[in-house]
Amino acid sequence: MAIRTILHYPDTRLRNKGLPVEAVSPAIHQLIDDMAETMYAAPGVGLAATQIGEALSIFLIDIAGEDQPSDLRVFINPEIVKREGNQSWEEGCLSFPGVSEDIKRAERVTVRALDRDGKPFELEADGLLAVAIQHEYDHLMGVLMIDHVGPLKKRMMARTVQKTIGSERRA
Ligand code: GNR
Ligand code: NI
Repeated sequence: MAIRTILHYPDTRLRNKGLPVEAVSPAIHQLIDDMAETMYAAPGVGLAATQIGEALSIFLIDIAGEDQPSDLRVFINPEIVKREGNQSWEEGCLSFPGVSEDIKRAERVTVRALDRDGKPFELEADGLLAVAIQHEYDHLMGVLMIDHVGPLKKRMMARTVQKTIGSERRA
């Protein structure tokens, strides 16, 4: 396993789409293990393959709290097949260090995907899990948090990332 480098906005590779996984091979399992290690080290509640420069349709989510056992969910070739209602959630993104912003999403989603064993499943989610699924699904479409806000907040977010990365480098 290895911790991989998480790409930061405005890296153009974040705009690549995740291409369908043809077979859940040992190489895919290796990638999933690297993604999990990278996500937990960050730490983050989710990670999409495109965030580490792998243009494949895979994301992981673990919304378990610090005092709860880990609950890793693997989504391969996900499709959001139903969206209902509206909610706003203060989101962060590992590709936008230092940024948190209210983003409007559907309140409830139904997602179909393959699990780590390549087995199809369907999941209905609300709350943070629904938000995270929509956030990660966006990544696989090359869509980022910044695309959901107006021009003023766009500039603020871009500047916050630059400043945060800059101060991390100096530290
Ligand atoms: O760690 C993360 N936290 C988070 C909080 C609210 C809504 C979405 C997220 S996802 C983010 C990790 C990330 O960037 N995934 O792509
Ligand atoms: Ni993100």
